[in-house]
Amino acid sequence: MSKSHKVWVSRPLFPEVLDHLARYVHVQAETSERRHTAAQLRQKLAGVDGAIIGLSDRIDGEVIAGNRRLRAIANLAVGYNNLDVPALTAAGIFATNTPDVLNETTADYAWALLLAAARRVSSAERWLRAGNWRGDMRFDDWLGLDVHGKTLGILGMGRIGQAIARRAYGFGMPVLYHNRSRLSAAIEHDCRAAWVEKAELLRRADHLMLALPYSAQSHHAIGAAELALMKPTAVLVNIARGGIVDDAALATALREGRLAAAGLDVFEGEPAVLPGLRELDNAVLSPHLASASADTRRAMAQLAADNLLAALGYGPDAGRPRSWLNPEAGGRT
Ligand code: 8YV
Repeated sequence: MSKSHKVWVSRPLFPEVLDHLARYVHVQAETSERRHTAAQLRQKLAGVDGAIIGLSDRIDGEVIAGNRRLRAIANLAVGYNNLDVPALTAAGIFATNTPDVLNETTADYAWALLLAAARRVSSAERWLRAGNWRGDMRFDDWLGLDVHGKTLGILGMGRIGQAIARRAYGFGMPVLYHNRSRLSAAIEHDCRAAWVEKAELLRRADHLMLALPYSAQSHHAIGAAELALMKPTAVLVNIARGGIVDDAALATALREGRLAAAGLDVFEGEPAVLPGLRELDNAVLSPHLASASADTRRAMAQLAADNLLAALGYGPDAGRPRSWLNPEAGGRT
């Protein structure tokens, strides 16, 4: 097959996925992880038909202005707040994301953070590694919070929120959720979850997980006022997006004991993490890795590659990528 299309991959990707792409198109792949400025993105995208990009690559109207060649952008994430989809649609450029393949892995990790924060796993490990375990442990040392049997609150009940909810059954936890739109009775039944207003969710949840997408509407959905409604014995888990939580308000609540603990995988302004959060022992922090299992990151990369190829007219889904965010874009011919 003669290769007429050229694609850019903005970060190192699994070699087998690059090989798969290279069967159809010319691939120009970055070999090191780096943040690209708008000017670099403009320049990289100027000479290609499609690109696989990551969350730190912001593709907006300015980046694609005057680009007559680009036909498709495949995001390596389910969240796509780094894409200006209306601008891509107006330019007739396909936009795709990677839903579903990461639901279960991300839900697993949300539970890992809840358990680690409630049972003080990270601080106990830091203490042990520092050589502090010399004599007998006091019987009343390292007391944490129970998870089992408590009421779990979930804010944002999309596919990841539902996967989180289904796991609660094994912990004997009733589930309350809040979502802009209430789920069907069948899904509520499957997840054993009951819809409540947001304020009620904050008041009643013994532990709260955030699984909503980031948008102007969800910016600081959890700020000082919301934290004040939560139980002082609650653990807050954010595996969604930085910016959904007001990190400064959270750090204050954790420091002052108005919230027991937090498990955070995402931060406002990441990779920077507020020093006020970094210094707290009751915050378990990780570098945005909730979807990072070997199988799932491979599946996400493969889906992004398949989406891109389909958008460029290759494979069984030619012209109709599986996770197409803007079918109304129609695509450039
Ligand atoms: C990232 C995520 O894609 O899918 C999302 O929206 O936030 C993650 O799965 C991943 O961390 C790579 O940046």
